[in-house]
Amino acid sequence: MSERLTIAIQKKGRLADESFSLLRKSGLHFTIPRGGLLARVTNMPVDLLLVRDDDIPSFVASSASDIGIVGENVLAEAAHSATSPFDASIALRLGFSRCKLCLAGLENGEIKSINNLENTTIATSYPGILNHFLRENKITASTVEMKGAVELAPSIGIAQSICDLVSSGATLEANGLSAFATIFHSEAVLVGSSRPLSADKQACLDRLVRRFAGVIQSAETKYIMMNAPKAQLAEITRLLPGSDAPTVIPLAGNEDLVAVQAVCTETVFWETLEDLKALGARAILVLPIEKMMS
Ligand code: PRT
Ligand code: ZN
Repeated sequence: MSERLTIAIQKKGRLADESFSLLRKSGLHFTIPRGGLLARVTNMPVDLLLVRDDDIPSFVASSASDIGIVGENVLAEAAHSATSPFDASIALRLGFSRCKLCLAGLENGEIKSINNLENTTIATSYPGILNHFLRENKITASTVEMKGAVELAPSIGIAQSICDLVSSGATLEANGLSAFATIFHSEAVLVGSSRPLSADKQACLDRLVRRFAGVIQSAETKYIMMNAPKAQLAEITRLLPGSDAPTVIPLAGNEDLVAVQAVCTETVFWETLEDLKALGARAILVLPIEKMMS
């Protein structure tokens, strides 16, 4: 058995660039071969299998790959469609490629809510997730599976409504469709199985998962610095999103002002900076954090 951990990754598509970027930020060195299906990581015992996203859950479930990175929608669809026990589940949420699986009907059509779905036909590329939703909500409707161009189904008369992925909503709008329900929220996830790994592989996986978590956390986390009036310190501390007690440093030759520094683990919005300034904070700097480990 190979002692190199295998990670199945989308070769090309919406997940590919961010998956490669996560691996690189986690310290893995590799080159993507032009036509090849395998990229060897040069500084860790890891191989990357470059495949279509739809194959990733079954690769992990069938031990063709140890772990994989895939959209939660594709993992859930594979799990719902499996005819035998399916050993692939979420090991870590990765926070990118967020989208929703929505039900949508024609803007001027008759289907405006899930209450109108009874005895209608719904077109989708996700029959497993959709049929699960229909069963849970006790709705009797037919589903027709389409591999692509699902949004055309209502206008060409194949179905009265659709169930498709939405991110900005522009595709629905361009096709005269309007979403009336969200049945699934998705993001990229790290998929693993319950199969035991060798001690070396498990150690490598644990190390990678810790690094991935650090990369995800540091993407949101910022270091914030400012000079602030001593009198407003309590209010200013309250405004800092997701931070513990800030570091407060006296400023030479100034009795009223102090330097305040803090790690903010939640997004620092412009509005927060405006509120800090309104409290008298000056020279406010928000700096990215490259790596962190807690
Ligand atoms: O070739 P391969 O099989 O590997 O890739 P693919 O073509 O099947 O998938 P790909 O690369 O298009 O998408 C991979 C994953 O990205 C999906 O499984 C989702 O987890 C995630 N993702 C995030 C999306 C979207 N956003 C998305 N907007 N996948 C598809 N879309 C499509 C959607 O189907 C619709 O056609 O984009 C259109 C809607 O986008 P908006 O922005 O107009 O709403
Ligand atoms: Zn695909």
